[in-house]
Amino acid sequence: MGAINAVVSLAADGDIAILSVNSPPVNALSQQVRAGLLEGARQADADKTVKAVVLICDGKTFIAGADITEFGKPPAAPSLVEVQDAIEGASKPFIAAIHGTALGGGLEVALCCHYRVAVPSAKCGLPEVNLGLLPGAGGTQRLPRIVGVEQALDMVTSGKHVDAKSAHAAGLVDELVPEGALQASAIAFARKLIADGRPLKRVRDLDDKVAAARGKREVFDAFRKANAKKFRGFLAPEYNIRAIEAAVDKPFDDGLATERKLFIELMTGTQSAAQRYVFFAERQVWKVPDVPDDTPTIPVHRVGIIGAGTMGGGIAMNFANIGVPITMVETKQDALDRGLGVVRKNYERSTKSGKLTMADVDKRMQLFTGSLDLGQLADCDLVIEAVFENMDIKKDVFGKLDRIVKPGAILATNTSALDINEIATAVKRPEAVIGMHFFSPANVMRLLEVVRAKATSKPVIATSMQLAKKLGKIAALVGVCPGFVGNRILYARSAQANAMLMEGAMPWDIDKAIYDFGLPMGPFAMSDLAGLDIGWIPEKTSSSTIREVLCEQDRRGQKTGAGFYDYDEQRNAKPSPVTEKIIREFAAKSGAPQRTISEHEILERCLFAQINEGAKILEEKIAIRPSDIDIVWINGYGWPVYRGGPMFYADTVGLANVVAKLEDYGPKLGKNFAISPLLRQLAADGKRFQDMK
Ligand code: T1G
Repeated sequence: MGAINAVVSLAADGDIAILSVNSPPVNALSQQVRAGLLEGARQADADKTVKAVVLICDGKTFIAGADITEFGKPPAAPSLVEVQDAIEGASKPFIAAIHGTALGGGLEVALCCHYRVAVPSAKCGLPEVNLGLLPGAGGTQRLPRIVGVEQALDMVTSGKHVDAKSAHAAGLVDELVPEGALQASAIAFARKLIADGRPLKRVRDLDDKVAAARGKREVFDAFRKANAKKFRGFLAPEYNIRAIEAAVDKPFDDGLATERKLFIELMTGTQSAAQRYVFFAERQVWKVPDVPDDTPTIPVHRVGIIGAGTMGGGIAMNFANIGVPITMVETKQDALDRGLGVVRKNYERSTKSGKLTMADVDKRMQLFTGSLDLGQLADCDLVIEAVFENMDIKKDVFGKLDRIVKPGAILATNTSALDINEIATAVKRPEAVIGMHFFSPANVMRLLEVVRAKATSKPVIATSMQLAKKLGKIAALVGVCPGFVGNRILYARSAQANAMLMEGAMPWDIDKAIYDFGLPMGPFAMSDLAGLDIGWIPEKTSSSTIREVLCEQDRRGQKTGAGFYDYDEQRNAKPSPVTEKIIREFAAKSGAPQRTISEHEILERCLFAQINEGAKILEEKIAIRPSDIDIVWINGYGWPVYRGGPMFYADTVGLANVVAKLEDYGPKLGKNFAISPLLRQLAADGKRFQDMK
């Protein structure tokens, strides 16, 4: 008994052995943990004085999976399967005592124990699909034997963390034990097992739940059909389904072999490499090199929102969702009433899906105070301005806020493109000014661009990033430039898309290429959704762009049933001969030679222009690291996570290839197009964006 190695120890409580893992931060199954568990299990099993073994973890959680940092490296012994076999094949009961999150390989180890107990706050899950993988240590074979095929399909393809109460109801956990008494309760459970002479329950031996689905193809066909849209482009969900099919159709060990084969295919593929990259990128993005974790933050107990429009309302809902009272200010009563009305409607819609009760809706609406008086914001800790995108209007608002709002408060703007350094010139405390660029719908979209202006103080930055986490957002800290990171890269793509319209491509050709690449929609369908008349002034229109001509013909997008596309009653889009005619006339007038542009060229020009703009953003230090740009585009613009983001994608294509292609396209890319020196240098050095320090 005692320490097995640096991270695993074995102790005894009478005839019950306690096998403990202590490997912060999440007790991942590193080589050390595997080696310690294997030796510990063998010792406990061989020790005649031991009647049962409790497997438990120190720290905040039970084993949260395989050690993802070891992926892609040569495998080091012992394997996880050796550990599992030592536990499952033991001559005495092993009881997994679960707290925190038993995930991936952690749950797979627990499924090799003969019994599982958990505290009510614990969660269980097999989230490998979020890493572009499947549970590769028997999870797809053991889970359906306990919870049944339908629930297993749902758990492995969604990656969701199931709470302990539901896990208990599903038979995944044998007993719920009191919070704070996990070890003692697990030992008591073990003693009762022995006293009752209960058998060693090996999950691998269970069959009735999988037998129930044997020969029923329809179970899997229906599941595939129901999730086709959600799984579009992803490999891992389908592979998970096939592994569960093997659990139903094959004897356990054959199913295990199928699982292994499917796992290795995914593990060696680009999709999983991309999704594992994103896993770490989502954790890196919060780290701001010159704003250390211990930077003091400003307590935010009351928030002011200026502007009750779509953005203002959505932003406010985020704060109400975490119980922070909001004062919403508008210039006119009807605009205020309309804004608050939309917020209530949005909440009421959530009662239909059961996400909220009417009591929840009322409770959140009680956090809202509407006013026409900016003076009501004097005592706010944070004020977010969401008024019309006009510099003069914004500076006027900030000037007034500067005179009204208490010292020490944060003055934030939701501008999506304007110069925040310029806005900050309207106040005497520019250190308090920061950009909080939410994405529409702000209560739904996960991304927040936190925009650091020249004078923004570190406590204001630290507070904004911390607040973003509390709001359940993923925030990237970016610098000030037109369009910041997300929109600036969008402009680079739009420039190529619009240019190709002049060369013979049609909106639906370009959208198809982008859609097939994996984005939810292409630039022209997106414009039709947002409305082609954003920023269009009828009095000043002059048929100078395709967009203007479309608006002049009342083709302002989905809302008018026509835009770049024609729309039927169900808003299904179809290519429009009217738009084609307008574009052909424009192209002819531009004198650009017309040609058929391949899907390949469309994609390369759009994506490589984005990559190039991303490199410029890094050169200008507008983004801290390449993976932040990827986080922005994945969470704000629908870039498919299984392609890792524009900068990761560039690395998979090869930067030298990107540069070579951009040089090939040359003048077609536009007279203002220039290849980023950083991109050229990395390509010349044979480096990747991921190699940038
Ligand atoms: N491996 C290595 N490092 C990990 C890790 C893991 N599995 N999980 C977390 N970390 C690091 C993370 O990078 C961060 O580091 C720190 O721990 C805290 O994480 C064979 C193949 C457990 C719910 O997918 O979902 O098992 O940034 O900030 O918000 O079938 O971490 O501080 O340096 O996220 O409290 C399956 C992944 C693996 C779970 C905790 N398991 N982790 O959330 O902390 S594949 C997973 C999480 C597998 C088998 C297969 C979350 C968490 P740093 P954090 P948190």
